[in-house]
Amino acid sequence: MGYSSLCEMLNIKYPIFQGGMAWISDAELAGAVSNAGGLGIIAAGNAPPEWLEEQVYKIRKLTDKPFGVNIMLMSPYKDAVADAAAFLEVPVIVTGAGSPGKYMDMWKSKGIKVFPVVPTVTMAIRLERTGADGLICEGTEAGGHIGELTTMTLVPQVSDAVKLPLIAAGGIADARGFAAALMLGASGIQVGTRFLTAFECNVHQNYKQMIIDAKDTDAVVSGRTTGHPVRSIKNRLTSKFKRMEKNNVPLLEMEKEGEGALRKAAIDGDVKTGSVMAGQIAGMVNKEESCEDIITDLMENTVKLIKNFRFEV
Ligand code: TUI
Repeated sequence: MGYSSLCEMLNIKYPIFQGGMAWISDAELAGAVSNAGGLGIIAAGNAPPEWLEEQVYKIRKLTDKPFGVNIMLMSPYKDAVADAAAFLEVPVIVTGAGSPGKYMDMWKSKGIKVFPVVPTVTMAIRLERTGADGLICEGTEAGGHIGELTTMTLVPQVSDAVKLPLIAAGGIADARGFAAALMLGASGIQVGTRFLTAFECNVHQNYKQMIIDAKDTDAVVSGRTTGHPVRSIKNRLTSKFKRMEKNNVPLLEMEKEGEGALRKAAIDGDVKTGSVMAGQIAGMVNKEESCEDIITDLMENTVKLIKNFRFEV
């Protein structure tokens, strides 16, 4: 499926999803992205259903355009949040960190478009059968909780295996990444890290500065040994994780260390001992700008790149 049919399906102008970032993607950020023609996404993260209800109420005041809700399937509130999203009849649901299989019928019966994040071909095939409307192929370049495969290898392999429209995610922050994603077989992209420094993003200023200052190798993975690898910007916390992994510290003890770490960085601004989750492309995100400028830059320059591209034999 091409990008225009995807836009038609979702009733959006541009095939650009804003990544649902826990503790960060609220109604203000998502509303600004949707108003600019992309698909803004509110991230439920570990929040209770009441928080989501409040944010959905807010975004409906900010925009009359479609928006999405990201449901993080490791959340203790996942069932209640899944019910709330169905009750609120949100236009789009994106899921992450697990399989949304058991909620699919409930969401579909409300006419909600469902886009699960898939880290593998196996899961893509399974979710196509369950009735997903599209898939987000998120490579290991992404920030936060990640899979093993790169965007470069995941997108074309999923593209060969399913018919659904695909959104490429992980490592994409500009027109070059957008154009590449289209070549790989995606109909659209999801962008997280670049929106961290948007004016409309309410993440703590220390977090924004950390992204602006980051260089190419600063977004490192912790917790590969725990089975829950997370990519975040190098700091005292990632050094501590590295030490703990080297010393084979028990899994539970490490998970305890990670609990609340994202909130600490994103809300309290403690970017030394908190978790500054971001993707590998953070090195390219060097300024603050509006969501509208980000979307316009992505669209205009991708169209230009493709139009001017010449490759002949
Ligand atoms: O979910 C994400 N990224 C996230 S969630 C998050 S919140 C968090 N906070 C503290 C610790 C850990 C997480 C931060 N970043 N991305 C989508 C994503 N989904 N990446 C990988 C997956 C995934 C992994 C396994 C999706 C499905 C899956 O299925 C396993 C199975 O078979 O159930």
